[in-house]
Amino acid sequence: MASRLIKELESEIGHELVQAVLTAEQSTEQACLEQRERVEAIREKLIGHPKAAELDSVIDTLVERSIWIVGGDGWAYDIGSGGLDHALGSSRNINVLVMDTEVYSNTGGQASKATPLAATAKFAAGGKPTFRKELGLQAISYGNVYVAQICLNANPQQALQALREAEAYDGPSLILSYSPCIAHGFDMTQARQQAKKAVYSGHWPLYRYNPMLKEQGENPFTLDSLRPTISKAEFMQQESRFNQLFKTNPEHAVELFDRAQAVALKKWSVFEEMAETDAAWFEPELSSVVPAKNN
Ligand SMILES: Cc1ncc(C[n+]2csc(CCOP(=O)(O)OP(=O)(O)O)c2C)c(N)n1
Repeated sequence: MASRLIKELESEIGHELVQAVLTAEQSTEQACLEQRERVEAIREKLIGHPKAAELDSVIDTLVERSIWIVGGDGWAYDIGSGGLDHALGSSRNINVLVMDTEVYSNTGGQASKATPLAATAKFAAGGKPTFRKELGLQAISYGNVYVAQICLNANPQQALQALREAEAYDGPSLILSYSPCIAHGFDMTQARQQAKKAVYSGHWPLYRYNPMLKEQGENPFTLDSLRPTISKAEFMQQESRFNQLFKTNPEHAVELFDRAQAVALKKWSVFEEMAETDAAWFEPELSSVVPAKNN
């Protein structure tokens, strides 16, 4: 609609500006800014024109829009899981930011599928006996979804880079952001230090999976945090969601803590392997996955 009107009004707007506004490539912030300026220039040229109001109501559709869907882990991992999966599988240019507190916070601390093994929460009073869902790996399995796990408190540069790459990627993006929360049961003035421990212990590895890199023959998966330098217990002991089990059932607490440690290391080695593997592993040649015909 906007394009048709602009072409009709070419003699008033000018050929060059019409061409520029209709063919603008808008993959960066700067390019979008320049497109907005073109739109404003057209508005000014048409002041007083009888078709100005009509064009005014639609011309903003020529500026690339940035769409961000923001939600919690309860929404992303559980109650909105089907819808989120549908959106990520759509190949549309949308961005999803999950503020992952690993628990339903708003409704009073119920366990979600993001709640980690051993954490206590409503519906998991005896310590969650199952692992948290790796939503990032699920999304990576689509191949064309930009995925990042970030922690603003532990590594703001990596977080910013991921947000920028997600915004620039012309397809679905999912960012999982570690979000310290009062439901974790520790003094919130320590949130920064505690979030760093989540990363340093391997509880929350930082990574980015950028499908664009595959086009350049590069491995799309980058691990941005270092191999765990502290134990999982060192992180978990500071938070009552984990340590209260020691009061009610110490033997079980020890058992769950040990498993949590083993799982963290196992997951780390999976991420490490993905980061070090050959780029072709993510984009295999068809001939290597289609079985040869029997002669
Ligand atoms: C389909 C549906 N089921 C249940 C609810 C009730 N509800 C409102 S907020 C909430 C918890 C959401 O948790 P999360 O997404 O982790 O956000 P947080 O509270 O941590 O910010 C629930 C279950 C709802 N709004 N919609």
